[in-house]
Amino acid sequence: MTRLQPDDICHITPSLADYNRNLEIKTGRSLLGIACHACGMDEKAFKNRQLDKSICVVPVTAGLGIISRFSDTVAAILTFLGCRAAVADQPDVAGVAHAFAIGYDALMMADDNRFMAIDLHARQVIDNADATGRGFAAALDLMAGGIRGRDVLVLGCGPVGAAGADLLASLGARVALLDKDRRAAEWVKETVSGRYRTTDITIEEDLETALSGHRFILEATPVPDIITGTLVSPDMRVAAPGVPLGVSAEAAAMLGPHLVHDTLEIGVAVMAVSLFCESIRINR
Ligand code: 2YC
Repeated sequence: MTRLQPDDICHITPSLADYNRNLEIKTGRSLLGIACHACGMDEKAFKNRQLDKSICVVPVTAGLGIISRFSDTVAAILTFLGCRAAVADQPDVAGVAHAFAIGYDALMMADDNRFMAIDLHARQVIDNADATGRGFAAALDLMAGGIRGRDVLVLGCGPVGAAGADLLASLGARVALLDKDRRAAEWVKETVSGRYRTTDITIEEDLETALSGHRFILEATPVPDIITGTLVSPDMRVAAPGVPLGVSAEAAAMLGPHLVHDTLEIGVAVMAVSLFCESIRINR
């Protein structure tokens, strides 16, 4: 998992409204709409319920410590979505205790290994890697105008790529997997094939061959610039949760509105909607 740097996130808060419009142009849906799509949640139902939950973002000093602006940026994304969110005034255990004492409905916190949302009522735990994979897969489905029956290439079979492959298969896509570690691809193929009883999951061996044969790409590797200009075709659609961006500047310029990438926004939005999904399911 790539550790974000302050430069990766310092632009996010002041750009949220612009980014939201950018997503609407690229996918037809807003940041909230993409997150609802990833969760199979009706956006109106979410909007009717979202204000009845409060989320506390707790900074964590463990390991390599606090990333400047990280907690503030997470809270800003949640607030932009219409949630009641705030950063705890103390980190670590004191911050968790504060959130419980004040009566927050949910926590969000990240150490060097995991970034989690915890629903303090439903005792539900949501992992950012899983949420991010689902969110970008949902964005790809929207960019494709419906991914059912289409061939999709998932680059990177770690937790993000695995979650994306799972959602894409659930939407009826024919998923090809590629990872430098073939065992990772095989594990995702076995898991997803078993869950959806599909034989449409395949494993690719070579990046250039795989890219030349696919229009729809989920780039979920931590490797920068693996998709270069020579590998991009005009009809490609790329959703790229990988950090750093796995698409070169030249390829990104060629893709233009057919590339979705960010370092926090979509993953945090899916975490927030997932928190509410559970409460709405419970309250049905
Ligand atoms: O500021 C803090 O509370 C730090 N403990 C946050 C550390 C986040 C480390 N993880 C990352 O940089 C990202 C995650 C947002 C998702 C993958 N890597």
